[in-house]
Amino acid sequence: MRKILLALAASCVCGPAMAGEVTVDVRDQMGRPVHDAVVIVRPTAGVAPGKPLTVSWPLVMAQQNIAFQPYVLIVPLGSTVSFPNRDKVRHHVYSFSTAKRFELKLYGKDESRTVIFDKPGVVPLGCNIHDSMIAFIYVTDVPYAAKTGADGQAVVPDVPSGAATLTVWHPDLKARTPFTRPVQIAATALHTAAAIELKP
Ligand SMILES: [Cu+2]
Repeated sequence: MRKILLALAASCVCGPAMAGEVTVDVRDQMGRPVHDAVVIVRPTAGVAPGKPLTVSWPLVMAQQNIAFQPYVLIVPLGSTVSFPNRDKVRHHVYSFSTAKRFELKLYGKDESRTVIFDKPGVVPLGCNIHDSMIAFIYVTDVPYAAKTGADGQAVVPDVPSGAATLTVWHPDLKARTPFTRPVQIAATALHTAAAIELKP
């Protein structure tokens, strides 16, 4: 009996701010795990005022070994992102996106620049010098976001309970619009899956 009560106490997140952890397994049309997918859980009731838009990873898009690192970076709306150049060669970073149009003219090793991302959306990046350099910054206005790892899994902590919309976006998504599905968040953990179709 005591054990049951303890278990109940442990699983009860009491009070009005009930929240659950959402784990999403993202797979492609072949059933393979998809890494670098952006998973967003948007509460239908909106985001509580004062809830800070924060993420647990650095807001850094580096240039290293003639590539952007990371390939996909999720940043909260209003973020200042730094673009350090860790290569010996110079890079010229730009985006023609509607979410953020900018250009960081040629700069060299151990130099950095910053850009403020003030509109939600996807910001594809390129380098004027190296055509093979491609990366994506996903600017989110919802603080409940995570990126899938090599196992195709993303874990979004502390999502308020209630109705929500699950969104999954990936650079290679076949459809023009991201995958969305309604989900119900409870005070307990939700483990769900999302199948997306990628370009071959
Ligand atoms: Cu470059």
